[in-house]
Amino acid sequence: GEEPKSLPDYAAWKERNALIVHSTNTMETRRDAIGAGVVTPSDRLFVRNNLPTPPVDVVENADAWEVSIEGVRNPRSLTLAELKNMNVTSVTTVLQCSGNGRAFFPHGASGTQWSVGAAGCVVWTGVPLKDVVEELGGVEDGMSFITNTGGEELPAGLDPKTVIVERSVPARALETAILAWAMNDEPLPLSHGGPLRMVVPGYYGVNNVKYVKRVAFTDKETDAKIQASGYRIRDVGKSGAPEQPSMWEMNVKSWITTPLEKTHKGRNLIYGVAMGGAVAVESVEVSTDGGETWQEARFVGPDLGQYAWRPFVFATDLSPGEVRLVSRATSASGETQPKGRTDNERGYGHNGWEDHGVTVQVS
Ligand code: MSS
Repeated sequence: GEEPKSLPDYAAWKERNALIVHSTNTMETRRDAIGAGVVTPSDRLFVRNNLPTPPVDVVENADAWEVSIEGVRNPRSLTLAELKNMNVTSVTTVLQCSGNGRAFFPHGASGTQWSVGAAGCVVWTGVPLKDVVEELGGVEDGMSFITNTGGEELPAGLDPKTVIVERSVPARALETAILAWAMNDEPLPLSHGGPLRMVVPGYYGVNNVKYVKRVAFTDKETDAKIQASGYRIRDVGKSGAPEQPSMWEMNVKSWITTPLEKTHKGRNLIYGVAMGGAVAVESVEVSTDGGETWQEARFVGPDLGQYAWRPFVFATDLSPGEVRLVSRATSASGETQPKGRTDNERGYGHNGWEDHGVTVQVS
């Protein structure tokens, strides 16, 4: 067997038993550790880094962190202390990696082999980006994107464009984006982007740039590799290119979290989580026969808004033998999870219900 990997120093505070450690830069929440609460406890939340994190003193001196706001009428740098005096709001969002579910692609998509746990539901607190922009005179004319740059130190000897974490999202995201300094009611930890993170509700993880040091309204998307060819949906065997769809708005999705592998015969509560993506989730159905017949499940716990997920439960009687449990969510805009997957080179955006099911032994 393989040696269990230990947590890297910057994430040593995390709950080791709740996580599958793929590498120093990638850890996912175990399917049985997601829990039935709405909010994912911070110490169980997945981590995905493209580069080593900035040094820990940036969160020790959090209020001194500076972010440069560009592409507005009065561009300038603001400290976190200044941002904290502008306004404050909270938003709960699903934070999900574009590659969550990659492990289910049969072509062996390269990248971290995430199952379902490169996702969590997080309460963010910060200032609406809109308020910051208004303070600085509004967005300059003709800017179609918000381009956010991560504050990591770049490895020497490489072309910065090939490694920098810099992502552009459509300017419409200005309506909901926040610059967040707290997560689940605590100062934003370094591992999740402290001191300051761009949160773009309803968008895949990669667009939520950590330790954000520059927020620029731009007329074009950045030509950084992570934007131009990375995180693009294309056929298996094809290279990434700017004309392909970018991993922006998330899709409707759900998965079962309990039971897994084994359970007792008779009455069972089947648990899971369901999300709408960029819109609210409307309903979720469960099947105990691999998708032949479906029944509606019930949401559990408070509705924390359209960008949050909803834990669900379905009570049923199970007879001894093997059962295939699957779930299928429908969003407020009427999208239902498809049965199959859309094969694509890097294994992005998988929301097919069939692959996300679980086979359970009932005895
Ligand atoms: N940011 C930065 N700065 N860096 C990096 O690396 N990553 C991404 C985001 N942001 C990064 C950033 C990704 S990619 C993801 S998912 C996310 O983040 C995660 O988060 P956390 O907190 O969990 O770690 Mo895929 O789509």
